[in-house]
This record gives sequence, structure tokens and C-alpha cells, in this order.
Amino acid sequence: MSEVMEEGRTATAADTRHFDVVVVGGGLGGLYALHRLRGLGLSVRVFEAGSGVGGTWFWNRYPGARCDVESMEYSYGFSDPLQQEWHWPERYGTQPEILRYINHVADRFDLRRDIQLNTRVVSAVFDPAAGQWTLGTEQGEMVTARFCVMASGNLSTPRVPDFKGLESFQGKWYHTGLWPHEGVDFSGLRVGVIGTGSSGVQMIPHIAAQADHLTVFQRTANFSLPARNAPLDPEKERRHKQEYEDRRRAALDTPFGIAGHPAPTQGALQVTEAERQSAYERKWAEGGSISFLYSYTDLLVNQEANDTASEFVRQKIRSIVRNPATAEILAPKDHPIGTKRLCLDTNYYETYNRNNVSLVDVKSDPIQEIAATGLRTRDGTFGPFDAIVFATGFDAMTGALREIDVRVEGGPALAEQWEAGPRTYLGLMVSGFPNMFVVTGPGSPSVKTQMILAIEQHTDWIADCLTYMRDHGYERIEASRPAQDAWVEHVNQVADSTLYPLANSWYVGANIPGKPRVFMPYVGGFAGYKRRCDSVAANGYEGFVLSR
Ligand code: NA7
Repeated sequence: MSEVMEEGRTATAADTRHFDVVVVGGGLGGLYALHRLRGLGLSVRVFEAGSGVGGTWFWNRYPGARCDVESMEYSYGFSDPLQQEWHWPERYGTQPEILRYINHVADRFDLRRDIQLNTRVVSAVFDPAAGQWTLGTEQGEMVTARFCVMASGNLSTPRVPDFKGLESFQGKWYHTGLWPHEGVDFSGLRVGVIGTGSSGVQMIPHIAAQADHLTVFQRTANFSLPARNAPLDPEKERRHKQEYEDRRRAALDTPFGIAGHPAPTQGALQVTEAERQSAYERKWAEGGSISFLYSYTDLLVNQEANDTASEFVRQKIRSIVRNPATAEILAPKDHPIGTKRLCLDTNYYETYNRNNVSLVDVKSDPIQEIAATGLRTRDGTFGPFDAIVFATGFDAMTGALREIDVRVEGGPALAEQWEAGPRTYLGLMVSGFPNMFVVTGPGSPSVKTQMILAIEQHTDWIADCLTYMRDHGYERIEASRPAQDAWVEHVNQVADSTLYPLANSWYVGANIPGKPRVFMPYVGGFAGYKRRCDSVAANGYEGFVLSR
């Protein structure tokens, strides 16, 4: 590897424009990549578009924003002192709390000196002769690097639908993923919220509590379970910390990357109706999505089994929401529970019992245009609104990468190569793009797992790979086309053996008009995936082409 690297020198802002590794993105993925790769003695530079670190948790500041994985799990496991010392006040971390944690990590591991904020990478071009990447930023800065690590996030490209007339709206409008840092006071305002995914479901109760009137526009009813958030029980925290290392290790052997949920042993149809109901009731009372989906072995693979869980939640919705017509609109009937991201909420369905909240079904009567004071569907006019909030999601999993002009000199852009859907080997590399790694890319379990664990597993794999290359004198690594084809086929086969493809979700790009319908995350489970990555490495990076 380069001399820079062998000297173990760390780059600073002023002294060089060449690095061993450039990392795109300063969120949870980019920060760990920096820490881990710098630890190998590599010079590393992180470029981050935001004015602070944190990625998803930097941008998504909407009211009620909270993680739906429990805080003791949703945190880095690489440093025991860190996980022992950090105190999470609640069962689920709020956005400000998680951002505080990420900033603490940046300071604690002295990461900031190698992070360049307010810098969006717009191009990454590989020069095969020189064996290096040239990355260009929005400001026109150019840097070169031997390796490029894309940690640009899975839910980092917010999308406001292309509604006619948005520019004519006289009120204020917001997107959940681009929330103003100073916050928004909705007191006394008439507000419209479009979208009822996780962001909408978390935010709607908060806006309803402030606004004069809230109108929610729902295209697809989503299943949501009670989060049962609460202050973290000190005894539970103490025990968890005592067992932290074992729990982190155990998490590697689970499908979702989260320990503490015993694997189910029976199918839903193998037990009586009464047993099923009592199991679902127990999970409903406990709160949390993984535990609910883990009630039986077959909820995500057998429609009839899934129907029992879906109907249980529909009945809960009907029992909470007093207006039967509203309850029916809210009760999802077009997809099996768990095949779209299962939401966790605090008083979401209860919110529709408030006098100042109304629900509009825009599935049968879609939004046609935004007007000066409200919006129009084919059959109606809604408003006036002082504010409209778009909780309309992201160009998930591929958006951030496709927005960068990634190519090998003279060759087609990555976005063109992915026109029919993303293709990767293990979600880690893309054939034809040497020395470019992706952290939690499409084709890896990523969003179907505890993200931070997935980030650490990928980054550790990349770090081991770079060490192997250094030890064996290799300078270039690339995924082979046959290995990539076989992996993509496997990812599809696994998805097709489940109920996931039945839903119009962002997992298949359904929320972005024109995006090819391809199931993007790997749903074969984290444990099996990790074993596969480990065996690929143990076999001398099987399926990758290494060269000098
Ligand atoms: P999601 O889950 O993609 O939700 C977006 C919502 O916006 C969803 O209800 C969409 O309906 C709706 N939407 C999108 N476009 C439109 C239009 N044109 N008209 C009406 N409604 C629309 O994004 P979130 O931010 O809530 O959550 C993203 C992830 O972040 C989440 O899964 C967690 O992992 C954290 P649709 O369902 O597409 O019919």
C-alpha cells in the first residue's frame, strides 16, 4: 500500500489532497469507518454534506423522531468502555439523544479532525492506470484516494413527490428528513401531513397536540404497534451492561442482529386460536416490533399465518379508533403485516379520536396538486393550511449513491448500470468498480437489522480485507461479475420465498415513481449473511478479483 499508509500518518485538512481512503458520509457508518480504518494506520478523510455529524439523526429532527430499536441495542458495540459509560434515559432513543451520542463518539475517538463538514461529494471517478479514485465535491474541490468507502446512508435522500403547484403554496412546507434546526411551532396552525410511514406515525400525535387542526393524508395504511416507551429501568440497564459483551456476540447469531428475543419454535397455524390471541396480546402489551414478528416461525413466509397477526392488529385499531369509518381507513388490508416497515408508535391511533384531527384517504382519490392555500384531489379540495408537512420518505437504499457520478474513467455511471435495479456482491462491492466499498449497501441485510451492528460488521470486513491486501501485496480488489450475478440471484430467491415482495414498500422502491421494482435488502437473516462474508474472506476473498 501507499507510503502514506505505511508511515501510519493521519491526514489533516491542510496538508494533503491524497488519502488512502475517502469515506463519503459522516453518519454512524462513516464515523466507524474512519475510526476503524485510521486504526490500521491509513490516512482517511470523511466528507459529510451536513454541517454536523450524524447522518440520518442529523437531518431527521421532526417532532417525535425516535429510533424503533431499543436504545441499549441501537448503539455501537466496538468499545466496551463506551457502552458501559453511556446512559440512555429511555427504552427507545429520541433523535436529540441519539445525535448527542453520535457527537460524543466523534469527540471521544477524536474523529472530527479528519471529517470535512458542509461538503457534498458529487463525483467519484476511478483511474485504472493510476489505480486511484478522484472525488469531486460540490465546491469543486478534488481529492484522490486509493480506496473509496461509500457510507452515504440508506434513508438519506428525502423525496417530496413531484406535486404540481407546490411553488404556489403560500404557507410553509417541510419534509421530515430536512427539518429546520430551530424546530417548528405548530401552535394554533392548520396543518396538513402527507404520508403515514414511520415518520408520519411518530410525528402525527405531536403535531396534533399543538395544531389548531391537523388533516392527515394517507395513501397506504401502515401497521403500527405500541412502542411502550418508558424511562429505562435502572436495574434492567445494570443487567444489560453486565451482559453487554455476551449480548453483542449473541446478536451476531440472530436474523435481525438483536439479542434477547428467543427464536420461535412453532408456526402460527400449529397452535389454537386462543393460544395465538394470548401470544399476540402479550407481545402487544410488551411493545416492540421484532418481538411481535417473532411470535411464530412463519409470519413472514406464510400468508395464512400472517393473516392471523394482521387481523389481530386490525382488531386493535378498530377497538382504539372510535369512528368506525376512520378505523377502517386506518386498518391496513393491502399488505401482510411486517412486509412494509412495521411502525412503532405512542398514541398514534388514539390521535384520530381527537376533535382537531381528520383523516383523508388518498389511495382511491390521489392528490392532484398543491394550491395556494391547500391541496386538491380529483374529488375534493382540502385546506386552508398554514403548513404542509411531507412525511413522504426517501429514495431509499440507492438514492444517495445514484446521485453521485460514480464511474470508471470513460465507462458508464453506476446510476446507469443500476437502471434496472442495484446489483452488488454481498452489498459490499459493485462489479466493475474496483476499490470502492459500500457500507450496508443494497443486497446486504442493512435496514432489516440493527443498523449499527450491520455497519460494524461491514466495516470490520472491509478493514480485514484491506489488511489482507496489505499483507499479500495486493493493490486492487473488485467483485467478479459471476459472483455478483449469483449473489443477486440468491438475494432475489430469498426475497421471493417470503411475503415481502407482496407490499409496495420502499424496500422495492415502490414509493419512487419510475424506480425499478427490485427487492433491495437481503432478508436471509444477519447471522447467515455474516457467516457467508466470513467464509468468503477465509477462502481468500472468494468471488473477488485481487491484483497487484
Ligand atoms: P416511508 O416509510 O417511505 O413513508 C412515506 C409515506 O408517504 C408513505 O405513507 C407513503 O405512502 C406516503 N407517500 C409517498 N408519496 C406519496 C404521495 N405522492 N401521495 C401520498 N402519500 C405519499 O418514509 P418514512 O420517512 O416514514 O420512513 C422511512 C424509514 O425511516 C422507516 O421505514 C424507518 O426505517 C425509518 P405509500 O406507503 O408509498 O403508499
